[in-house]
Amino acid sequence: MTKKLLFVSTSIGTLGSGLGGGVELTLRNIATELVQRGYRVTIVAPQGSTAWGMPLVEIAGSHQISAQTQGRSAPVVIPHNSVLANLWDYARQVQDNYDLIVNFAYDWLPFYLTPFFNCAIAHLVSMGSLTDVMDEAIARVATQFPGTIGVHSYAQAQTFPFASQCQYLGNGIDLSQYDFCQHPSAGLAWVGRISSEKGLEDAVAASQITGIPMKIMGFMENKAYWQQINQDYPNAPIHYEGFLETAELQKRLGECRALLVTPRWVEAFGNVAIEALACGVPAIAYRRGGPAEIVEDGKTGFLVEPDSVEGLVAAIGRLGEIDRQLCRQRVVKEYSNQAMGDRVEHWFNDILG
Ligand code: HBI
Repeated sequence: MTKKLLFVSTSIGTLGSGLGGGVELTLRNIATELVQRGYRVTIVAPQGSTAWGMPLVEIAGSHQISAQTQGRSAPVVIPHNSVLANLWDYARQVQDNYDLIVNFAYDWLPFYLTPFFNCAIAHLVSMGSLTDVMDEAIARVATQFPGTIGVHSYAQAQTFPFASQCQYLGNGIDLSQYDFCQHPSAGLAWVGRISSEKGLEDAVAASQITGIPMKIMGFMENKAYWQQINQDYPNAPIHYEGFLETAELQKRLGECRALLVTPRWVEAFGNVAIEALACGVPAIAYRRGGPAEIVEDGKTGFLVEPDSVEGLVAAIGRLGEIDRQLCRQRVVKEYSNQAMGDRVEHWFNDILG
């Protein structure tokens, strides 16, 4: 019997805009893979979203403010005509048509509403612990509905008091969209939302010290932060290439000798690291959060003392030691859509079991 799934998207932006960060890629890849496995997936998302050809219900309303810009004691904010409230009122109305609802929003409301629903809800938590009110809401669901909290990495789980109740999912990408590049023709790369928790300034400093050009790709979330970096590192050979769709991103990324991954916070996963590895590009990452579980030190890149620019520079000097074929093989084995699909299908069946 065909299982019917309702995917409720993030509330901070439309799917396809890049505002939803890694969640967009995660939602798209899981949905695509499960459709291929015979599931019926319907995506409900803010008006103006794309669902890449899959069934889509668009919901109007005001977007949520980004959770990671709030402080730990930030209260829950629900704006007038909240798209988050409208998304979940829609889910409530249609829940009997589905076997499982999957929540992709890192917001208080869907967790609070979980006990009010008849239909089971699986929560894919996309970031580590950020606010007390979210920790409390997720913990309540983890206790009342064991096994329904999915996370991308063990490091991310460890940021929560209910770490042991989280289901490890990793993440996955569609490898057919990433071309392996054996001989790099460019310098360094940095990919991600241009926002202070991503630590871009350290990568720029490493580019300036080594004199190796660096391509910067990603959504320009914080213009002031970007301008400050350009003032602080006027001689860095960097170039901002904009927010790029996967096809163009992987092309420019694949030409690079290495990707620098410099998170200030506990990155839940680090999609950009597996996108680089898929193209044969080693990742030089701070030993912090999700990327530290992806990169095998000395084999598929290097793990560096967190916040150490000297460490980045030293690792850049050792890139000749890395076999780019092993980088792609790591993704084929652990982080393909198929490998992620196995883990997600197992998770869903445990919940439905
Ligand atoms: N903030 N309030 C809120 N809700 C989200 O779903 C959310 C967010 N900030 C970032 C975000 N999602 C995604 O970009 C990350 O989960 C990847």
